[in-house]
Amino acid sequence: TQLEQALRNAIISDAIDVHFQPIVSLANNQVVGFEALARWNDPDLGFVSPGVFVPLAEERGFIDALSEALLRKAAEAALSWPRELFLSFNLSSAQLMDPGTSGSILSILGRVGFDPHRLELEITETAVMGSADTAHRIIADLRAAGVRISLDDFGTGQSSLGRLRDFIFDKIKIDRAFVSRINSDRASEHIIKAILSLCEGLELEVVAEGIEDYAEAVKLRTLGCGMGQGYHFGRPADGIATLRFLHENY
Ligand code: G
Ligand code: G
Ligand code: MN
Ligand code: NA
Repeated sequence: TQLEQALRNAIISDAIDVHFQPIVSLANNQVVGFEALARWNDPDLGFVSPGVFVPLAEERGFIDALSEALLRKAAEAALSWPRELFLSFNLSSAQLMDPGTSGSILSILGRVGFDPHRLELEITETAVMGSADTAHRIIADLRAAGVRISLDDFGTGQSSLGRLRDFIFDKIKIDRAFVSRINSDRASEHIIKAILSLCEGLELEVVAEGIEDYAEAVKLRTLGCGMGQGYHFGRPADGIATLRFLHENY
């Protein structure tokens, strides 16, 4: 298809960019890290969402090439940040079925000179279920090297609670479906309280995603949520704007 061909060309010509969205400590609003988000603005097709081209890349076998280029760019950018903030990077389910993934990630970090302790990888529960043994081995290898693992979109998957028994995660990202309703829907507030209590017991860090206004930030801080992310703190921005943001915020 036209889209597939354009994606292939974009990967070959290194035209897919990486943007960064701040993650803050809710206690003091300080930036603690950034999530890297792939951005593709094609001259002919215009802006194509990663929600579209990431699954296409997985399906067509381009995901390794794409993800390697993005991780390299993201880690290089993070090396220019004025503080040693963490970098959070999304892994797709196909990558957790490929035993070569851990070696490839660690070798990119080595080449770029990026400390694995500063990297977090976001994965979804569906991805871990895909090929459980391979996924567990990849995660164990990465964690042994110091990389931290976040469970993305928490609360929307199939067997959320059971997954936590494996102790393969360092952090939980509460899906914005709950966060966006925290001040309007009592059920969402109770669910978030339950997630926070669960994470405290299991010694997991927590990020609330999709915080869009001050009232949501205050509510989550009051409930004891450690970190937040969302348009209220900053939209995803390119590397230059991210550097400017960091210099303006210290
Ligand atoms: O930023 P946005 O809402 O457009 O992202 C849409 C989806 O694409 C999200 O689920 C996000 O996790 C995913 N995504 C963004 N960048 C990457 C990436 O570099 N790799 C993978 N695997 N997924 C990404
Ligand atoms: O699946 P994942 O959680 O990785 O997706 C992250 C996506 O959520 C990013 O593509 C980003 O553009 C989007 N996003 C980040 N903050 C907000 C927000 O406050 N509101 C909304 N609606 N989307 C957000
Ligand atoms: Mn994510
Ligand atoms: Na998410």
